[in-house]
Amino acid sequence: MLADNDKMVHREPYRMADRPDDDRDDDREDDREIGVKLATRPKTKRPPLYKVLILNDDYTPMEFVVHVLERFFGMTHAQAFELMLTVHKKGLAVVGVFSYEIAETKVALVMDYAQRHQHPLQCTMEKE
Ligand code: TYC
Repeated sequence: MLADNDKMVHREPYRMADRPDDDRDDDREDDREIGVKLATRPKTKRPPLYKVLILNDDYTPMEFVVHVLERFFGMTHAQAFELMLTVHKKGLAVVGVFSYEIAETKVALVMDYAQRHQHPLQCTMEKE
């Protein structure tokens, strides 16, 4: 660290090329005087996210719902069982949040799987 009295100091007069810009008086057409934006932020937007929901019904067996949550949403048996009970008690629950394409695929896979097993389980998506 430099002590206060050791600060770098120009001991010679500035030559034109060395002078700080602020001191120049020959720069009236310089860009910086009319506020030109030098850097722009790239205009990127995050893609919208979609909630995937499972709905309760009176007929789909609890174990089937647990299996669906394990199979299509990567839950452990304990996580799946807990979420299934939430749906059973509250009527519905969010099982995951995904990009549009992934959410759409999950819904289609679950609906197809439930239909093939002849259960009325409903799975839907909505924008977050
Ligand atoms: N309510 C169903 C039953 O009592 C169980 C169930 C839970 C069904 C969650 C659907 O999304 C569901 N057998």
